[in-house]
Amino acid sequence: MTQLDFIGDIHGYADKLRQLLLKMEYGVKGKGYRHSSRKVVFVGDFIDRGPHNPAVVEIARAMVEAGDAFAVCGNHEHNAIGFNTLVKNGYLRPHTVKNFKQHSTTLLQYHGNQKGYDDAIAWFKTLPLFIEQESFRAVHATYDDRSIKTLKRLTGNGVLSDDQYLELVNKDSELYKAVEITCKGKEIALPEGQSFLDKDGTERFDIRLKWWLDTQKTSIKNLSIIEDIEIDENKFLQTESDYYKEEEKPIFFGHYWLKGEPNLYRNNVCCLDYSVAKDGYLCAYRFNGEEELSNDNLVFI
Ligand SMILES: [Mn+2]
Repeated sequence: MTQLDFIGDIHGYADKLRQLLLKMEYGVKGKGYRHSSRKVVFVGDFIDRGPHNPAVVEIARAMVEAGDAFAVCGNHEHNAIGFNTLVKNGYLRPHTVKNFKQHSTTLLQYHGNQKGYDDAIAWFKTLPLFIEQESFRAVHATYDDRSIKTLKRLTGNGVLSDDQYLELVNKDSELYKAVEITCKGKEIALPEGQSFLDKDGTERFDIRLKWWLDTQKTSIKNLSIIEDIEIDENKFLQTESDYYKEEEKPIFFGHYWLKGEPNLYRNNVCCLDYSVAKDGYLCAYRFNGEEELSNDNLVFI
């Protein structure tokens, strides 16, 4: 089996990406990088926020096209596609101030290079929402069995067709829900009448779920990815939700803006987003096919 290096959210930090690849003994090859015996799996979010978005896309794309890497689509790539997809009443991702701001560094850095931007969007559309192999799985945000089954049934390999992007205007559709959960994360409603205030003081009625924990056995406070919420330690959800079991194959993902030193959630649950765009780390996991992951295989800069 090929040995794989999973790389977390990059968000336009091309220098960090180059440093990380060199640290893992990849060498420059054309516009990308190559290792004699290993390949990269990018878990998505190449763009937005950082200083060198086009360079990150160029490196990742060159590696994927040369067969030196695989990649899944992150929510930022998915949003960029929507930003450029015309539907009946405007764009699939509306051109609001908030959405412009989220995508603004990427737009500005492609200024004067419309073709490069269009090519990047076209490349994002070739990326699958999940990768599943015998020894591992990879998604951007959540591996939810029901959503992945839906994506497999509707798309086969997890790549949406042009028609399927147009179908995403229907927010009640099975496809829309499966895409949202997979690349933006699984949220779950708090019991009726309950809420908490987030750091910005906004009242929240849902939590971002640690989807690898048993909701029946874990308190709401411990199920929330954002850990400093004001909610009773002893409250449990009444609704049942499937979760990623301890005995399943290793799952790699990004998305969650984790803080501090990279650390596995569990020996089959590996989040690689350590907030490089907020003075954190760009993080990789060097995978050799082991069933139980180890913190010793995390590399970050
Ligand atoms: Mn991200």
